[in-house]
Amino acid sequence: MSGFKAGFLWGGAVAAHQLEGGWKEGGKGVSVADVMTAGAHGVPREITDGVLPGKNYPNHEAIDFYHRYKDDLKLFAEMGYKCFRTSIAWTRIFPNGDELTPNEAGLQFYDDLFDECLKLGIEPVITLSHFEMPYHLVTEYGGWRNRKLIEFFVRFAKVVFTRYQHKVKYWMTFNEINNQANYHEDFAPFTNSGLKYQPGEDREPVMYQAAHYELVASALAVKAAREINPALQIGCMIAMCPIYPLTCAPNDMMMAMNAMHRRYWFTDVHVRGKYPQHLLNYFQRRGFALDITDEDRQALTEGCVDYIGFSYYMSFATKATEDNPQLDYDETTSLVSNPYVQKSDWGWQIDPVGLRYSLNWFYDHYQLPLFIVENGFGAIDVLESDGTVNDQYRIDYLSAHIAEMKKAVVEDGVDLMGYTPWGCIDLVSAGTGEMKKRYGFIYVDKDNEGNGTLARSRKKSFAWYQKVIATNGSEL
Ligand code: P53
Repeated sequence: MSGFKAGFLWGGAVAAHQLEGGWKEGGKGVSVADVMTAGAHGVPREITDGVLPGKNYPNHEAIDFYHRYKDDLKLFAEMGYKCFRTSIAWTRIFPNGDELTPNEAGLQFYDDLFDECLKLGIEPVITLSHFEMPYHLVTEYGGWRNRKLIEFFVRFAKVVFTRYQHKVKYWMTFNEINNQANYHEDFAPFTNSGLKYQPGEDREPVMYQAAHYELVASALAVKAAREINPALQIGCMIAMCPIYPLTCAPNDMMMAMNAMHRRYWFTDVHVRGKYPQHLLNYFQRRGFALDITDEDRQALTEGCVDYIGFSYYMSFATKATEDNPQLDYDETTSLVSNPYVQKSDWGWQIDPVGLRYSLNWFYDHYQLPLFIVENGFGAIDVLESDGTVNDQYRIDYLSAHIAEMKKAVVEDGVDLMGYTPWGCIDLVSAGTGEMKKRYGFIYVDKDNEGNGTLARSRKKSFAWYQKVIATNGSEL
C-alpha cells in the first residue's frame, strides 16, 4: 500500500504558451507571452510594446508542441500518465479577447488535443488563464484594471466549458493568481493580469483591484460551469511558497503570519467566497478605495471552488525589522535566505518538508481536496553523446518531495487528488524565458538562442517516474 488513493492523478504539467509555439497558427492572436523577450537569472524578461523586429521572443516557437503533440503525448503515455495538465491559450479561442464569437480553428485544435489524450487514457486537466491573456486586452483596456475583462473572461470560460464538457472534467481558473502579491516587479502583474504601470504609480491598490476582478470572474466561471454540467470540477490555482519566520522571536512569527496573510488571502476568497477581515482592515488602514460591489460579493459566494490546485517549488523566510513597526510584508524586501536549506542555480530554496507543511496548511485552513499541479527542479542538463541525460539531481528533488507528500497523505490524512510535476517535457521558462532552465523527463534539443533540432529524448528521470507511477508511489 503506497497510501495514494486508487485513481490518483499522476501526470505532468505545462502551459500552452511555454510549449505550443505556433503563435500565429490557426488564427491565434498575440498574447502577453508573445511580447516578452528572453531573460536570464537576474536579467528580467523585457516586455516590449507589441512584437518588435530583431528581438528574441522564445514563446513564438517554444518547443513546437502545436505540431508535435501526438508524439509528445505518446511519450507521456509511455511514462504511464493518468492526466496531463495544460492550459487553453485564450488567444486561440478569442484572438483579441473581446470578440463575441470564438475562433473555430482554435477550438478544433483543443478538440484534437483532448481526443488524442483520451485515446491514450490520459485525462486532460485544464487551466483557463495561465500567463497568456490576449495582448489586445492590455493595449485597449489596461488589462485586469478594467472591469470589462470579467465579461470577456466569462465568455471564454463558458465557450470552452460547453465545448469540452465531455472531454475535460478538471479545470482551474487563474494560474498562480497570487504571484501578483509581488507587485513591485513588472513580471507578475503583467503575466497575471496584463498590468503595465505608469512611472510613479501606486502599484499596490491597482494589484488588489485587478485581483478582485479576477476573483469575481473566477466565481462567475465556477457558477457557469455548474450550470453547464454539474460533473465539472473547478479549482483555483495558488503559488504556494510557505513563509517561515527566520527565528522564533515573537515578532518574526507575527511577521511570517502577516506575510502569509498577504500572499494567500486569494485562497480565502476562492474557497470561502469572501474577503478575510484582516485584508479589509488593511485596505482601510492604507486608504485603498476599491471597486467592490454588492453584486460582486454575491457572485463570490456563489462561485466557491471545488478543490485547491497549487504549485510548490520552494519555501521562503522572513523576519521583523525595526523600520517596519506594522510588520507589513513586501515581497521584494521582506524575504531573507533560509540557512537550513540549499538553493537551485536560480536561487530557489529546495525544501521538501515545506511541501508536507503546505499540504497540511491548506488542508487545515480549507478542508478541500488538494491537487499538486506543479512541482519540479529547474536545472542545467547535459546531453551526453549517446543521447542520454543523467539528471539524478532531478530524481533526488522529486523523490524527496513525493516522500513528504506521502507523509502528508498517510500520516496527516490530507485529501490529495494528484501530482503533476512541472515542465514534464523541457519548455520555455516563464520567469526567465530560458530553455536551459529545464524541468523535463524528456529533453528537447533547443538552446536559449533558439538553436536546435527540437528532437526529443528520454532523460534518466523518465524511467524513474515511469516506475513511480507504475507502483503508485511505492518505489521512489
Ligand atoms: P520558471 C515564480 C514562483 C513560483 C512559480 O517557473 C512560478 C513563478 C514564476 O516564474 O511560476 C510557475 O519557468 C508557473 C509556470 C512556471 C513554473 O512555475 O520561472 O506556473 O508557468 O514555468 C516554473 O522556472
